[in-house]
Amino acid sequence: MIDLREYGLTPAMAAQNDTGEPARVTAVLRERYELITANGAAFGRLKGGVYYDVNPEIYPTVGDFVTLRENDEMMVGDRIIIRTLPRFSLFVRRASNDRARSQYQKAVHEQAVAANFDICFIVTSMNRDLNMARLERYLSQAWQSGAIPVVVLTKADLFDDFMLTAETVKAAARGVEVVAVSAVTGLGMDAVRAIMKPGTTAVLLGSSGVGKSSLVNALSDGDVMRVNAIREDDARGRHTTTHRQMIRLPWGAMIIDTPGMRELGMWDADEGLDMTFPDVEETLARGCRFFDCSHEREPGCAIRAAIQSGELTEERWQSYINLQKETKFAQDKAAYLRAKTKRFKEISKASARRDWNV
Ligand SMILES: Nc1nc2c(ncn2[C@@H]2O[C@H](COP(=O)(O)OP(=O)(O)OP(=O)(O)O)[C@@H](O)[C@H]2O)c(=O)[nH]1
Ligand SMILES: [Mg+2]
Repeated sequence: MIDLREYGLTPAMAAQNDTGEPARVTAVLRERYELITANGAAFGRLKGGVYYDVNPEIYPTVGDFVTLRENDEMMVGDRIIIRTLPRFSLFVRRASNDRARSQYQKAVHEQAVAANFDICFIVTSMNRDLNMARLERYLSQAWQSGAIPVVVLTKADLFDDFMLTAETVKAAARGVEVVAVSAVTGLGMDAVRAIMKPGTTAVLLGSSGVGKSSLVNALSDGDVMRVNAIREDDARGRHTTTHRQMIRLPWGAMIIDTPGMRELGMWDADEGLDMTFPDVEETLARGCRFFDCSHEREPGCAIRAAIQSGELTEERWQSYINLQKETKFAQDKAAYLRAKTKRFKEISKASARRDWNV
């Protein structure tokens, strides 16, 4: 028997599972779901009447906890998934065109990238893939997902000045941990391991070819993901990983590898914004003379003053504006942080005590 706590199931999630047997989705195939159940790996299919109904269940994605119908056909063949349990974090790619919107259910299904991860690794190489404005967007999206973002700078063995790059990124990504790694020399692997506590889940996000799968392999006992050579000179990747896959690492943390995306669609990055730009938020909070200040040329403008004194750079202000344009910027940050603290407390309690059953 497998203890699903080792796959991240917490007492609170188990309590949601009123009927049936819990399982976790490790990969989504075309119509089938690869699962880990108390009895080991299995395949599952969605129960028709529940998932395609007027008021359908949310389609599972990688990392989702689901409920299986009990005793179906003595477990011969595919298991039947009857419910998707509530998620504590989710990465969704925004519906980018009208076609996707008109096929709403399909869009919802396809754009839920991963669910129930505690850490979001934003992976970027230090070559031409490194782009500060984009990194800020990724960070904002990561906060929005409900997870804690961490920036991973890959291929440190190829860059003599990786320490300097890491410092620059740290300065831009305030309050976010930044680690430089090399899958070749093993540099930074201990730092990554320390971030990924047993029972927690991390998702890897980043462009194709930055080394996400290589990182998974370096953290695993053997090669679990396929890796292909890329041309470093033009930083072009080859889209080696073709589907999202959750893997359990030797010390009991889970990692979700994803296929690289050239540029992530702009996700719903509302509340993530002020977590990524605490300096801008602080300046704004000081207040301008005019309450409707456009921060352009009005006298007594806090933003302009901060830029003039060098406290804030024009560039950073512009990134903030650009991101704000793309988002609605609202929502309840306090609630977000409360939920986060609760989740971490729960995980540590669950691993300290083993007096509950799933
Ligand atoms: N020198 C060096 N090369 C690396 C490192 N990590 C990955 N690579 C190389 O980078 C290339 C791409 O690595 P992958 O791990 O396949 O990249 P990926 O992010 O998984 O790419 P997709 O699956 O397409 O999204 C391969 O040639 C790797 O050998 C590293 O730390 N150092
Ligand atoms: Mg890959």
